[in-house]
Amino acid sequence: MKKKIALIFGVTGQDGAYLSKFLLNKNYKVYGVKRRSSSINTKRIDDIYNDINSKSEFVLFYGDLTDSSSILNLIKKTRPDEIYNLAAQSHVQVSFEVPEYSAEVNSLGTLRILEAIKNLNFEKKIKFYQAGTSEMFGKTKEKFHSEKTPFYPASPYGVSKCFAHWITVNYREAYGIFACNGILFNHESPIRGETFVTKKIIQGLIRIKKGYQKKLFLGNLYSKRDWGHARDYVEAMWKMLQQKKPNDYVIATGKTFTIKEFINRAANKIGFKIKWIGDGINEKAINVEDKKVIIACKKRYFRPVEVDYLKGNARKAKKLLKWTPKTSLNNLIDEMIEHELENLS
Ligand code: NAP
Ligand code: F7E
Repeated sequence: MKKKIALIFGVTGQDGAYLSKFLLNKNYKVYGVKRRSSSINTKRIDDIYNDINSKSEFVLFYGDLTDSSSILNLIKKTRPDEIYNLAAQSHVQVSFEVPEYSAEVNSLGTLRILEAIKNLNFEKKIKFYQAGTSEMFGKTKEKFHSEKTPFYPASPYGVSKCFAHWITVNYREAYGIFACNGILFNHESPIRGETFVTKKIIQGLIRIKKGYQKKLFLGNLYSKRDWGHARDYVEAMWKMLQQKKPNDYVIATGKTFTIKEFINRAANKIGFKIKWIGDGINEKAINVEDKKVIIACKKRYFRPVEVDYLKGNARKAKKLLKWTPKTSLNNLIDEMIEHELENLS
């Protein structure tokens, strides 16, 4: 049987790495698109990357979502069965600082891929996955977010992803492209980017424990997030493209925790006994053993607008995709700690 071909934009990111490995295990030929950077950005996929061997099942190309010609040429050259658009300026806080670039990549980048599929007359050949996000729900009033919950994005990132969501729906309806939106809630892993809060907390606490760092500075400790494992979530992306009809799906665990609860669990597992004192920007965590402050808040880590609460209802994915999350928050934290300790040693 002919091997399926997948083309992944954003292959060097957390999800790109997990998805590549998942698809290679399913016997796909995987083409990944990486952007040029001044230092090497392939560390998450180095274990599967073999550029020299032309027969490799995993091949990387340069390309960029801000560059239509690279997108068109790559789709034409690789003729994929499935395209996964995971590429994005994905940091919510950074999107307040580079709003135009965030929209350029996240919104117009998605449109550029869809246009390329259309212009190459691949509407009936290629299935398309768009990496949507719970940030599109933003400040919506509902407390259990499903595909029917109205969007109310609260950052340039969230707004840019709403454009990407609707343009994906639009190209599906206008041109019959098999295009799906995954509306994924936060998903983490040992290879999560270092400036996202879960990785920052675990890396920071371990470094403090081992004496490499004195303090960890954070922002809002009271927002609530629905955290799953990236490994489980990339399976859902693939399942969406294996259905008879294209559709949009919420992917989440259905459980939500504050940042403070995450810290308490992680600190406990790392071997800290901590005590919280103060409130607001002055709230701090003290290491009970030596009475030193190990966590404090800093204004720069608070956002101009916060998404206070996210909890996803993935009932549709459970029913139609037969997908459920496999990893609990405790197991996720354990895995992240183990990886961090290995890295440090
Ligand atoms: P990530 O680790 O930040 O990876 C983003 C990827 O996009 C990286 O490969 C990055 O390249 C690439 N990229 C950035 N700008 C680009 C450009 N102009 N052209 C081409 N590639 C570009 O993000 P992730 O956590 O894997 O998330 C994957 C996707 O899911 C993103 O679209 C994100 O917005 C979305 N999402 C993530 C979550 C989550 O909780 N992780 C939840 C919902 C949705 P470099 O490696 O060179 O930076
Ligand atoms: O923040 C609070 C922060 O940056 C989580 C992206 O993958 O998931 C991610 O976006 C919460 C927020 O993730 C710090 O204010 C406190 O309430 O880890 P985060 P995010 O903003 O939820 C969604 C679904 C995506 O789509 C995005 O691409 O933690 N927080 N103190 C902090 N956050 C950070 N980053 N750093 C802090 O020091």
